[in-house]
Parts: sequence; C-alpha cells; structure tokens
Amino acid sequence: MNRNIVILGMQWGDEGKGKIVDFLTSHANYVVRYQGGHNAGHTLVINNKQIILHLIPSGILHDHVICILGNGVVISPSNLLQEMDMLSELNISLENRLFISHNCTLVLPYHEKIDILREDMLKNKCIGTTRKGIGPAYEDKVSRRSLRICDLYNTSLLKYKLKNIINYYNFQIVNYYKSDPVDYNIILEDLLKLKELFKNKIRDIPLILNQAYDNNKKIIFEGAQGALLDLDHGTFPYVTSSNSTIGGIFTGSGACFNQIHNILGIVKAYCTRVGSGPFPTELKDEMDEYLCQQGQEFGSTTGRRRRTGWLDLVLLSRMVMLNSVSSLCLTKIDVLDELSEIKVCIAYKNKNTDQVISNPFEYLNWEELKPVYKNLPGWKTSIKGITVFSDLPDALKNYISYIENYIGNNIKIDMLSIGPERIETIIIR
Ligand code: 2SA
Ligand code: MG
Repeated sequence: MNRNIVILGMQWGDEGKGKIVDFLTSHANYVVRYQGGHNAGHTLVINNKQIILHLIPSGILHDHVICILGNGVVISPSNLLQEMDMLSELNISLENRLFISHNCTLVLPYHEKIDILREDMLKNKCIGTTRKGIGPAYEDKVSRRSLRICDLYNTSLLKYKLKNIINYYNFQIVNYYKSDPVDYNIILEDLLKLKELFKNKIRDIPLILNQAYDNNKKIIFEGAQGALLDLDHGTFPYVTSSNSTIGGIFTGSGACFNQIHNILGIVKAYCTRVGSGPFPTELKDEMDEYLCQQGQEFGSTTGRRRRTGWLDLVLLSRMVMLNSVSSLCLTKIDVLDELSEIKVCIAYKNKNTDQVISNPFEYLNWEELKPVYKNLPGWKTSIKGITVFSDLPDALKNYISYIENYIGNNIKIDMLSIGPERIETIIIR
C-alpha cells in the first residue's frame, strides 16, 4: 500500500470505512479524523466483538498508532468521555496516543436541543439528521460564534462567550420553538471541568502532520459519512454539515494535497441511506427487507433502519471523479451471496418521458429520475473463508470487472471486504 492513504466513503455513509481503516492501520503511524463529529458510527469487529467508534479514529485499536482529531472535527465532550471510558474498559490506553486540535469546535447541549427541535418541527420534511447537534455546531463555527477547545483555558472569556451564545439560543428555543431554555450555569460548570480532559491531548496538528510527512511516517485520513452527504457536493439539503469529500482533509487537518499518495474509495456492493433525501435506486419491495436483514443495515449511532437499494454506478462514477479516487474497495459483498440476479444502475431516464438524463447533478430534479439497470448474474454461493481473489466465483469476478469497466480511467477495485472481521479482507493488488 502507498504511504499516505485517504479512506473516503463513496455513497451515503456506512460503506464499511471503519473496518478498512482498522485493517490498513497495521501499516500506519497516524490515523486522522478531519470532519464530522459523533454523528459518525464506525463499526469494527475484532475477534467476534463489536466496537463502535463515533469520534475517536478507528486506528485506536492498534497500540503503535497515534490518533488525531483535526480542527475540522466537532467534538461533543460528553461523547468523547464516554468513548474514552469504553476504550479504557477494553484496556486500550489513550496515553500519548490521542491528539486533538485546540481549534476543534465544541458540540454542546444547546446544539443538540436545537437540532431536535428543528427536525421535529419539519416533521416529514425533516433532513433526518442524527439529532446530535452537528449542523448547529458547524453553523456556530461559520458564524464565528462557536466555543472551541482553546476557549476552555480562558475562564473569563469563556463565561462571556457562553453567556452570549446561550442568550442567542434561548431566544429561539423559547420564543420560536416554545421549549424550555437551556441553563447557562449547568453548561458552564460542565465546561469548567473539561480543562483536564483535553490538557495533555491538545497539539498543533498541522505541525505534527507536516513533520510526520517530512519524516516519512505513514498517515491514514479517515473520512466520516460519505461523499454524497457532502455539504457542497452532495444531495443538498439532505446532507451533513461538513465536507465529506476530499477537500475536507485540507481544511480540516492542515495536511496538504501533495502529502497524499492514495485515495481509496470505499463502496458498498449495494447502497444504503439513512435519513431523508434522494435515493434513485432505493428498493421498496421485499429485496429492501432482505438487504437490510442480511446486511444488518441499522444506524450505528441512532439505531435507525437504513434505506437500501442497488449499487448506483452513475453516482459512483461522479464521486470517483470528484474525489480523484485512485482505487476502490468493495465491501459487504457477502450480503449478496444468495442472490441469483444483481442489478446495478448504469443510467437514468426521466420517469415520465423516458428521456435519458445523462447527468443528474445538472438535471437536479431527483424525484423524476428512473434508474436504468443492468442485470448481472449472482454467484449463489457463500464466499465465507475465501482469502485469495483467484478462489472467488466467476460471477463475482465478472461483477467486479463490470464495475471497473463502467468506471473506466483505469480505476481498479484493489480490495474486497467479505465480512466484518479483519481477516475477511481480500487484497487484489
Ligand atoms: P447530521 O446529523 O446533521 O450529520 O445528519 C445529516 C445527514 O447526514 C446523515 N448522516 C449519516 N448517514 C450515515 N451514517 C452516519 N452515521 C451513523 C451510522 C448514522 C446513524 O454510522 O450509522 O446511526 O443513524 C451519518 N451521520 C450523519 C444523516 O442521516 C442525515 O441524512
Ligand atoms: Mg456508519
């Protein structure tokens, strides 16, 4: 594997990035999160035990690795504490292994409250957020109002800023949403306790990453959510509030594009989406229930049932282009083991006129899209236990070639994940 690798989800999240980060971390020195917050849910299965990480990078299970939360990550202190406790119960030490940017924005109870109030008010028009306060926290950052980790170390300024923020939020919460205000004193008290939590972890992350690069260290950048949920390039407004495409790395960590050697796009062999928004290949029949059960497609942060659909090669091609992907990793292939026929979306038509729509990102009316499918034969056999590519059934090899040929530009599927465990990974090249 090339030195510095980016792991990016190519769909709407839950492509299995966490497992791949954990797998590749055996060769890495640093694993960096650079966007999102505890809305993410990265599931790892080690020796039959499931571990779900929301904030702490998935490299943490390898004790030689330094894990980093860059400035682009929004941090809920209570959630971080919970995750640290969970890891310490597993005897995983964080001592000198978790470094955090002092510029990280804090996610605090008023963010969560306003996220929930807004979503409830929108009813069936809601975004379907994780209700964790992620959007409101990023809003505070953009409006230059947010509390950041560095603010914890200047108590008088912290009090002043918090007072203003609470006034700002309570005005909306009480007057517009007719809900109960949040309490300044309780939040302040909690914030004052956090100095110790962060003290030994705060570092100048851009400096660390640039020095690591100069010293030939290996860095993995761990994307959260998926490219189609990107604030700028995704299916707006049904997106998350950060840049989950490649650019998020540079603004969110301080690393630079010439320090990246490989951009690995993670693609699930079918599609899922949790929350509202366009999903052209969404299934509404018994196949939806089948994929959901076989793939255990339930949100790892909220427990919500994920919507399922066929692999969409039109959208995948777009995301490969947009992120300058160097190679792909196809995940959860085993979920399709029993199917006699597998569909992939290769084009769109207008649902009413049958006119071909070559570019949905130009056409913009997602509701009118009708997928055109290619039916590919299934392999109808279990691939469990297979460790080398040559042992895979021909129909699966054909499925892989079909995807590669469609994407073109010599982008290959270099890795396969055929189960949740580390060993259930096949390296093709
Ligand atoms: P938010 O909370 O403001 O980021 O929500 C905005 C949209 O982004 C989607 N989103 C996600 N989609 C897939 N997986 C995510 N993480 C969890 C998981 C989600 C869960 O791994 O399963 O447990 O429900 C994630 N985080 C945000 C969200 O559904 C909205 O569509
Ligand atoms: Mg997830």
